[in-house]
Amino acid sequence: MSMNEFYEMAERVRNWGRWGSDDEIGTLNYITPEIVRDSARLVTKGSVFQLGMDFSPTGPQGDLLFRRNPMHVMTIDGGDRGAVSETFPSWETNGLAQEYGAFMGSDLLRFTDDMIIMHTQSATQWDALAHAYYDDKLYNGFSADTVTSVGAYRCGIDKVGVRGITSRAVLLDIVALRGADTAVPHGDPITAEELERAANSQNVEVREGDIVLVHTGWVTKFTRSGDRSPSAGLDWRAAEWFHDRRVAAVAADNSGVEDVASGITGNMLPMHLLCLREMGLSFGEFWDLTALAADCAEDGRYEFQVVAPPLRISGGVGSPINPVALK
Ligand code: UVW
Repeated sequence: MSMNEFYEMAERVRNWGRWGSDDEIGTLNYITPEIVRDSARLVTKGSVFQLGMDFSPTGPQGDLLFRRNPMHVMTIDGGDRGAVSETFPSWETNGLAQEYGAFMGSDLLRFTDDMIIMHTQSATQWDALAHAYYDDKLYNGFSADTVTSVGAYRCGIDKVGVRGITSRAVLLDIVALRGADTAVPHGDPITAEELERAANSQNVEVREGDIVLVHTGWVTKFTRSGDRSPSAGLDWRAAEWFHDRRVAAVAADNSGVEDVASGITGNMLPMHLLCLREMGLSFGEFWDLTALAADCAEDGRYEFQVVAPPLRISGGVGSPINPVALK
């Protein structure tokens, strides 16, 4: 597999300038008010599917040094009353825990508070367009220097926020297509031809402005057994299939949408580069599609509305989310 094939596709799918030289949201521009309105009309049963995983210390992250599972810390809890006033009463008066003492004194109010220390991409997430780049250029030709230690000045997740994100969505069930048990085994990347076959066999059309959800079964496997080994992801060349259909965003139930083995030496995640940098198409990762896929198989309807707003993290290059699908 040569790098030339990658560069040739990069030329074909590049959307730079398509929505103006200042554009920072890329293919989300395909989502028009009409598409949002029509997607709401797909909600007929009143069924709601939560597509977010738990944000937990036992989440999907493995050994990566730059990305860990979240740490959850209580800053005031039910035990503090006892600790401050009974176990260590001097703290209340010597100043060490005066604030806690004031809160936990004779007032009727008791309360709890907490914080999380987490990577924005530790579990269910959106990648911002500023998340992946090469040759010092982001989507739309913005300099990679615009992403600094204080955040992404260009193409950050805060820019994505203006679109909702909500649209019509379709689920392409590769687990069902391949007849896999829980997850599609690793070693055989999911091709554009299979996406097409899944859509045809499910009798659903992928349209302009869609959010495409690809069911590989990874999250189901992980949730059931704790197994973090990869399942099959998308073949990087499927980027052009999304480009040709003018898809707004792609999300999958695995760590990176595309397969962890790209087959191109020296180009680890080519689909990230083609989609985020060339097309301006965001990836959703670690979406839990278990219950939604089961429901689609049951009622035979693979189109629905998805509502998946990112947090407004100024300059963030990703955002944790808890998307919902509505049928
Ligand atoms: C990288 O790990 C670079 O990207 P992602 O988490 O989007 O797969």
